[in-house]
Formats: sequence, C-alpha cells, structure tokens
Amino acid sequence: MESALLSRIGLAGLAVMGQNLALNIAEKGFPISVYNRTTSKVDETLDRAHREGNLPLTGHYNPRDFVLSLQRPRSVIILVKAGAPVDQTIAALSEHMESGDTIIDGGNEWYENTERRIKETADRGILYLGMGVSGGEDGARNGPSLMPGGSYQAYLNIEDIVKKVAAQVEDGPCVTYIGEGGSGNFVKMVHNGIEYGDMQLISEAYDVLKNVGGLTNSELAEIFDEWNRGELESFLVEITTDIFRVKDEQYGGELVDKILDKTGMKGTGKWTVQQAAELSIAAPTIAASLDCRYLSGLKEEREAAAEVLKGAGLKEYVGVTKTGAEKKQLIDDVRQALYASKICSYAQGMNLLRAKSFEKGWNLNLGELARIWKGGCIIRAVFLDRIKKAYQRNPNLANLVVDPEFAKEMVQREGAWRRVVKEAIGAGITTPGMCASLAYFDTYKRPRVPANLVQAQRDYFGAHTYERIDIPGAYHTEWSKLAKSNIKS
Ligand code: NBP
Repeated sequence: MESALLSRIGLAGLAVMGQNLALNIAEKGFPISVYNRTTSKVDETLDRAHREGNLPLTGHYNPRDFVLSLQRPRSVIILVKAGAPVDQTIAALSEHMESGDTIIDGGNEWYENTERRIKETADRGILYLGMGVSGGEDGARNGPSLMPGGSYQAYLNIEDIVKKVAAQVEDGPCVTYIGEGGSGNFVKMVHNGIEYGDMQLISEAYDVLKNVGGLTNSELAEIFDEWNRGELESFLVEITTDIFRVKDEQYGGELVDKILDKTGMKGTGKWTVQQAAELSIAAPTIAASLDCRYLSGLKEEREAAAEVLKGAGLKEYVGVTKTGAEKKQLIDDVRQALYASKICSYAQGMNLLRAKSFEKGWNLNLGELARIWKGGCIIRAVFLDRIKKAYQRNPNLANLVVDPEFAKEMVQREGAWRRVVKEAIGAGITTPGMCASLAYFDTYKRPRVPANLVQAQRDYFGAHTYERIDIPGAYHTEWSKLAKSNIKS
C-alpha cells in the first residue's frame, strides 16, 4: 500500500464510544482506519462517515488488513468492553504489529489490568496507554475529556490527535499526559466515583424540593435552569433541567415520574470506594452514593418494608407544600447545601488521587486534572476552575475545604446546609450524600474528636495501648481493675 494512502491512526471496537470517537478523529482531519469483531458495525460506521460529511475513514474486516492499513509507527485505539475482550483484541491485533507501535485502550479498565498489559506488550516493544475517555456518546463525537496514562512516548505519538479531538476550554484542550502505569485509568475511575457523588447529591436536592417543599417538575426545571447560571453551572445540572421538562408522550404526565427507582451501575464507583478503603482515605459521600445505588436495587424489599412499618404504626410524613418566603428560603438553602456537599465530595476524590499518586509515584498534578475535567466529561462544571486554582495556589493543599476561598464559601453555606439536612431528617427523607458530606466537614474541622474513647476501649479489651495528649509515649492501663477499685472507693 502506498504510504500516502495509509491512515494516521486506527480504532478497533465500534460500539457507542468507538464509533463516535472514530468519527470525531476523522472530522478533525486525521485519516482513520476502523475495525470491529462484528463486521456490520464497520459498515454502519462507514455509512455514518459518509453521511456526516465524507469523513476520511476507511473500514476493515479483519485484524491484519486493519493493522496493515496504518502508517508506522502505528497507533491503535481499542474501545471494546473492559476485561477479557481487551486481552482478546490485543492478541488479535498485536500479532500484526511491530516494535515501536502503540496500543491505546480507551475503555473503563481496571488500572492493574493496564499495568499488566504494559508489561506484556513491552516484551514485544509495543508501547501502551490506558486512556480514560469521558463524556459518553456526545463527548466521544464532539469532544471528550481524555486521561491518557502509561508510556510517555506513546502519548507523544498521538499528542497532536488527542489535543484536537478533546473538548476545548479557554485554558486548553481537555487532555494531558496523566502519568505512568495505570494512572489514566485510575484517574478516570475516581472521576466516575465523583460523578456518582454528584448524581446522588443532585437527586437528594430534587427529593427535598419535591417531597419537603412540594415543588412540581416544572418548578424544578425553572430552579435548576437558574442554578445552571450560577455557581452550580454544570453538565449534570443542565441535563437535569431538561429531564424535568420531558412529558410522557405516550401515556401522559411527566416521564421522570414514571421511571423505576432502581439505579444501574458498571463498577467504577465500587472500585473507587474499594480503593479509598485500601488507602485509608475517607470518601463518605462517594460511599453513600454507592450504598444508595445498592439500596435502590432492593425495590421489592423497600416496598415490603414500608408496609411492615406502616403496620407497626409508622406515620407517613405528609409534607406541607411550602409557599412564599418559606419556599424561597428552602430553594436557596438546597442550592447552598448542594454546593457545599459537592466540595466535600471533590475533596474526597482529590485526596484519594493524591494518596494513590504517592503510593505509585505517579506525580499526579491535581490542578491539571481539575482543568481537563472542565470540558467534555460528565462532571464538567464551572467550579472546577476554582478547584484548579486552589491547587495552583497550593499544590500541597491538605483538603479543598481549607483552601482560603473554599473555606469562606463553606462557612457562608454552613447554616443553609444544616437547615436542609435537619428538615430532611425530620421528614424522614433520606439525604445520605449531603449528610455524609456534612459529617465529613464537621469531623474534619474539629480539633478534638471522640477517638480518645475508642482508643481507651481498644486498650481495655485488646491492650492496644494509647498515646496521651500531655506526655509522649505509649500507655496501657488496667482499666477493669482501676474501674472496680474506683467503684469500691
Ligand atoms: P461496550 O462496552 O458495550 O462494548 C461493546 C464493544 O466491545 C463492541 O465493539 C463489541 O464487539 C466489543 N467486544 C466484546 Br463485548 N467482546 C469482544 C471480544 N471478545 N473481542 C472483540 N471485541 C469484543 O461498548 P461502549 O459502550 O462503546 O464502551 C467501550 C468502552 O468505553 C468500555 O470500556 C466502556 O466502559 C467505556 N466507556 C463507555 C461510555 C459510554 O457512555 N458508553 C463512556 C465512557 C467509557 P461486537 O460488536 O463484535 O460485539
């Protein structure tokens, strides 16, 4: 094949993500070859490339033709289901690849799988990247946030492409070289954990406004629309506004009210919480959002429990629709509670990233990560710019809530935050994410917590010893003996 006819890059795996990312790459002027195990998807992609502007995209029906259609050193993006399909695809493609070529896995892969593959492919001189891709279908097509980690040389091989393909914000494209090993996948995993937290907190704001405040869906749409023009401006608030506006065309009423309250999930939130536990990082808001997904799955059990507890005399909360100044106050309080809760959730995610970075020597730049999440991805939000600036001011910032600017904002919102949580608890409406964030904040800000008593208990039953606040050293006390002698005396 003439080198002029060879493609600049290849993409294997043409489901939702692969197809859209391939079209995006072609649209940015990089000739691309595509391949998929089921060949009908190749035809589908060719058809779209034709319809969407005769984009420079060529289809291939077997791994060999696909690999040989690429300029050397070759770069191939894989976007198949994470796990074994990635290994199978690597095996099928790498057979035809050469030393110096690059494989980029764009899936939501467990970071240790990427680290294993980096070693396996390195044996044959093939460079490897694990690249988190966020933004769903629309992001892939029009500009995602990209988180490539692994071989730096591999990154350099595709830097010109990813910089054009990624979402563009005022301070650059939403892509940066993340670090070595599986860091790109790890960062994407934590991004998804933060996304779980954001979605949970937004759903709690909705729950309180609807079931405590008595707001209708059209009022909710108006409020979210207004919020999206202020400090909460973000993709998730924007799409939530739209969701409240959609009618059930077929059966009448509003569609959001007809959706079964059971949340699906694919595992990245669970991995985030597992990693937080492994690294002894408190991530209660993200953990609460995961727990809520688990509890949402118990639909039949929850319905049965409601009946049992009603039978046992539990009174159903009957909300009073708020009006006038009370209603206005609740809406404003919920906005502030949502913002403050979000900061705590991001603080947890960022601290998890920092802890992993220390453990693995990845040297992650937290400010830069906040920057590449400003566009393209699901958690994109105006306030990420403030997070970026907080880490630029102080790269060693212990926690976002003690950045001078965020500290001021937390204090300003504290009263509203407590009012919302109190009112929700009083009404039996669960706000586990907001409560977890508030408890995180309250614990973090207290110079003295009741851990002294826990230490005493540990020393009592397990002779684990304790430290004192006034004299250095490790101490053990015969608690039982002393307590008995004190009763006698
Ligand atoms: P899916 O995760 O649904 O995977 C479907 C693709 O995997 C198809 O191309 C399929 O080929 C291929 N595949 C499978 Br399944 N088993 C294979 C095997 N043994 N050998 C070769 N190919 C195989 O696709 P997706 O939703 O586009 O997601 C791709 C990746 O991107 C995943 O890791 C996902 O977690 C991640 N991601 C998805 C989103 C999203 O919004 N969907 C967002 C961000 C990241 P076939 O057509 O022959 O069955």
